Amino acid sequence: MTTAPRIGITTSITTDGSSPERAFVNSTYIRAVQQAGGLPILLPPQLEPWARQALHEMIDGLLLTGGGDVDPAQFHETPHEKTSDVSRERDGLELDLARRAVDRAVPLLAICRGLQVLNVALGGSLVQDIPTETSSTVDHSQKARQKTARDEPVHPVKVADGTRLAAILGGPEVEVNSFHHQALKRLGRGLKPVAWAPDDTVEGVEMPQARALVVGVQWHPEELVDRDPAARSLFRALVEAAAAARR
Ligand SMILES: [Mn+2]
Repeated sequence: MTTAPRIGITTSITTDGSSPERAFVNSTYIRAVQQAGGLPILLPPQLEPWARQALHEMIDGLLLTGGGDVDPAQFHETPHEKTSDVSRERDGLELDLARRAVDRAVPLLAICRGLQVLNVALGGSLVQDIPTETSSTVDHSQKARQKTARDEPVHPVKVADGTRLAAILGGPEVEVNSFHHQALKRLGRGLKPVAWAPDDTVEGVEMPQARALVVGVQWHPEELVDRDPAARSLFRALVEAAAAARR
């Protein structure tokens, strides 16, 4: 049997009423975890509580992936007209897994929606639509520009000196891709913002008081691993922390 650290990867669920209902996740997450030496274990929203618990106890690290918007009811707001692709099942799974990971010192990497889930799980709130709720002129939604590849950086991110994220990324600035129309607003308990886009949108958080690695980024490093050593470092940091924390 392999000794590779077991990395739980959360998946999406269809929300458009299409039949049959499916669980799915972009292949790039699964490849990036394996490239870093982790054994991927997919965690779909269809898991029943007993199975969710059993798999949580089995994993050495957790990757919260990108996807649709978190239900604003989770942070006591009504939905903005641009809020979409909401799944109560997925929110339920991921909010629970994020809290359990923090409570039980399971190393955690949160990407895009995952960062937003982590923030809401810890009592934070979200900007529900950057273009209509802020005066930002930064392009955070490159999929709107159809000729831009998913691995093409579209804005810089400044990373605070002396932080865990800066150590992982290997420098004070990275060029990132961007596929989000929401952003962190009020920060969740214990989360420290450590990276920002030029419009001051939070692009990275960590948790200095956590007993294990807790890092969240608003961009999509899983799309960048073939061209960007900093993106590979994020997955390696998760897998190494998972190996060290193995129960
Ligand atoms: Mn962005």
